[in-house]
Amino acid sequence: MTKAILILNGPNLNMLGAREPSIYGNHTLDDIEKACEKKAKTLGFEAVCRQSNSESEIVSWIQETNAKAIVINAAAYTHTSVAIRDALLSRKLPFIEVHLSNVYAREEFRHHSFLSDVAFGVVSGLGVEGYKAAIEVVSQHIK
Ligand code: DHK
Repeated sequence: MTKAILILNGPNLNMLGAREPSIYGNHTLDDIEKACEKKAKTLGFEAVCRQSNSESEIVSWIQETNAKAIVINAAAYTHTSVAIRDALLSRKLPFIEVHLSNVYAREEFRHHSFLSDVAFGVVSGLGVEGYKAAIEVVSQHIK
């Protein structure tokens, strides 16, 4: 059976394409998910993609996943969610935190992450390429 990597996207990322394109680019969520599926496939993995505006739904997906690793853009929940941090810690799965924008070049409240210190790695500011890089690195780790 093909090993899965769970690709999680948080609140407002369903609005990509229309949402602040000067910051988040012109790609839609569908474009990103398709790029992730393609990248994972070339590496012999399956990308299972999920997006939610609900913190509780994201926590449940982390709790229930059969994936071997997680790539997560928790979006605004990155900066607020102890619940998502705790869910990730409870599963002990390697995860990479991704941001489309360079959060360190933005408002100060985006500089703090509840996930970074327990992540396998962090990618910020590389747009869609950041998801692809995260999949590549984490797939090598779980091979
Ligand atoms: C996406 C968001 O929605 C913001 O709340 C984060 C992140 C940054 C991103 O760059 O992908 O602060």
